[in-house]
Amino acid sequence: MVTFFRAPVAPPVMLPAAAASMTVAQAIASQTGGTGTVTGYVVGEPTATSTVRTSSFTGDTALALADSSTTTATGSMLYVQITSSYRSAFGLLTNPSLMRTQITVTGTLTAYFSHAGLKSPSSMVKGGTGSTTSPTTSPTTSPTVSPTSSSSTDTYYASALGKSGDSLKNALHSIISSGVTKLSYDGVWNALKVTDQDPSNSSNVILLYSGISRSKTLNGGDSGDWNREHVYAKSHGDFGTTAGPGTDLHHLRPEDVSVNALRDNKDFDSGGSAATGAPGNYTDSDSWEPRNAVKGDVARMIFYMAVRYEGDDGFADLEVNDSVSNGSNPYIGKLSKLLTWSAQDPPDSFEKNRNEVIYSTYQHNRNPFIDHPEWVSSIFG
Ligand SMILES: [Ca+2]
Ligand SMILES: [Ca+2]
Repeated sequence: MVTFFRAPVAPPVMLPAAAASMTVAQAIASQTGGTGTVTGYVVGEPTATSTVRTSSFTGDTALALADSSTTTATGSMLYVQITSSYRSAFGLLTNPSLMRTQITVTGTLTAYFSHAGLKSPSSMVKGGTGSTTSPTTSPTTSPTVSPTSSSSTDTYYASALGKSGDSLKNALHSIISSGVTKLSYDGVWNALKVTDQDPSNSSNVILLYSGISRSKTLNGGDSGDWNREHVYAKSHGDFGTTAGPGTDLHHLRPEDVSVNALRDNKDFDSGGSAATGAPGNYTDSDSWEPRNAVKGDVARMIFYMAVRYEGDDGFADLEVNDSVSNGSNPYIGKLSKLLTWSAQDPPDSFEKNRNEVIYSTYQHNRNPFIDHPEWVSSIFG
């Protein structure tokens, strides 16, 4: 015979008004991808891994927190992503008086700007909220600002949501062509050192096709250097390197000088012989097959270019087709392969991070196919 014991009914427990906050130092030590609540002082606006502005703010998309209001060492800071619904209340461009004040943020403890960070906030509140707060105390802090949508990019894509096909493509073209900052070709060097930084070695960048981690300082044109690979070959539409498609970070990647020369302006397709200096890549007389880990990245870069450039800005209307003999025409192939590759290699953290950095720091536009991979088949399938 089995006897069941019923646990005694517990008395009602008074839960604290908010979860205990961690310090910035604790948050820096807890970059696990879990959710955390952090209280700290606003000490500036991060614009790159080791650059935090303390005045003349440039935007409302990021802030830096520290345990002391006078901290200047970026290593003691937590970089906080400010998603659209919080920008009017917490962005430093709009609210410079937030400097040196205390705020409390809840979100995902994970790298931002390739630096200890907190992303996708679910709560941002002015002031501290310690575990000692009594439930009976009237709140004295400002009310919590709640996100207005389930995804942090829903506001950015608002006019595209719910659309498909050409209508979706047109809406996305407008969105990703609005408010864009165009880089100079020279400015691309330093940007790539941030967007393509090796997550495990901040002195290096990862080369797209070869996958090699190489010193940021080896940018140049000599053997053993890395240079600026145009994934959408710049001869296809002859857009060159003036500010525009030729300097668009969304398809520019660091690559070894000789591997870049070997890829040349070939269209993308499967097959060929092993590419020298780039294990896992294959090439023949008219095509290039990237290694598996970046097949989807390549496809999404091409799809971005086809939507971003529609012939309305002095450059050719770039498009994707199913050919591998496009020459200097403003087309690149091979569409059927790119569709397969984008499905088999979905967006990863490196790709998502560089999209975020390009958006928040450099161009202020996004690659929709990294945020919404399902839009690939809606437009190109
Ligand atoms: Ca990938
Ligand atoms: Ca186009």
